[in-house]
Amino acid sequence: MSHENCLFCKIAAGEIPSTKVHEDEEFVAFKDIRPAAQTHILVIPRKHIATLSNCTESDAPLLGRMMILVSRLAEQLGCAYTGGETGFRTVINTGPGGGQEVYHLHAHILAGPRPWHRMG
Ligand code: DGP
Repeated sequence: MSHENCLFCKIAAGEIPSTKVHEDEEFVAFKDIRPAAQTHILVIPRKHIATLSNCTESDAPLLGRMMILVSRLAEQLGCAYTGGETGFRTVINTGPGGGQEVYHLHAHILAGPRPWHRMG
């Protein structure tokens, strides 16, 4: 499942240190090393999928669970949308044209006072 020389596979396996905020059988979430906002978390599947463009119909349940996890983590991090001015941003960069740097599927969770730094 893990892909040779993939940075995020190594982070998921604990071979490269990171500040994890969540870990389960299927997903890992950790702090972005170059935060673009006060809260900046990356959510990755343990399964190596290079980009969103590489996802197929069979990945639909995984992608669905990943989005639900994003929402649960936003609650835990205190940035869920609960009305008023609250909420967070979810970003998936795809390919060079989308500013993707690390080729292991990941969702960014960004929240906190704006303006945020530009990503990518
Ligand atoms: P993207 O452009 O969507 O591929 O974003 C990749 C993000 O990964 C970028 O915001 C910085 C972050 N990142 C890169 N290397 C590391 C690392 O070694 N550890 C952590 N925690 N984050 C990393």
